[in-house]
Amino acid sequence: MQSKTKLLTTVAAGFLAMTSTAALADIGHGAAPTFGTPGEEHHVSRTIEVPMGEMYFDPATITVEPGETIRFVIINEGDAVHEFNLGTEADWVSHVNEMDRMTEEGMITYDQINHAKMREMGMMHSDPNSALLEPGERAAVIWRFPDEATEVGYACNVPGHREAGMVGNIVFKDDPCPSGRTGCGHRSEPGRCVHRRGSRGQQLRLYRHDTGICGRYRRDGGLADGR
Ligand SMILES: [Cu+2]
Repeated sequence: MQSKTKLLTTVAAGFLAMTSTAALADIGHGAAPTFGTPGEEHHVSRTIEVPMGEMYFDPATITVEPGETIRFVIINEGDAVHEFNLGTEADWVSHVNEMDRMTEEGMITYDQINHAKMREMGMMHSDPNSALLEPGERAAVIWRFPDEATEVGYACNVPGHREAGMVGNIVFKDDPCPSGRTGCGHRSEPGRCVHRRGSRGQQLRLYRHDTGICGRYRRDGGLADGR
């Protein structure tokens, strides 16, 4: 009897740990997100409507002021379930297995979200940086961007959607990284921004603030090509 009680306690503790880990997983796996913090209503300076559908966000690029708090009103005008998820490419890549599992377990179907099942599995997806919506639904995401430009964008993590191009880009106003021109905005480390092309995220071009040159750099730091 005693061992059974202990076992149940252990299982319950394990379940609780799993639940809280899953909740944090969406914004940086337990660490504070690098791309800002949940915003407060009274700090909102702008409201931006972001309709989404198969397989787009409109607009696909949004320019923000450093430190700005924005209310995004996400509207699913498509036929399928879609998600607006603020984050970095690394966040989205690490999220793939969880999302695959959600579709496999029937928590998400093509056009429906099974909230009861998500609760049951401890995968609620009610994080402040994202909105997972059925067709016709809308929701607000209020987010405060950091004081310094950083890599951040928005993507739909429903399996296959990001890969099909359902991704948007946040550009910081007056950012010396010329990301806005290329529609990229991904940074790897301070003073550098990495330009990527295609869904595989391969690194093609770098802008270096020290040289002011955008191009392909060799391992030894020399410029392979660019201007
Ligand atoms: Cu989608």
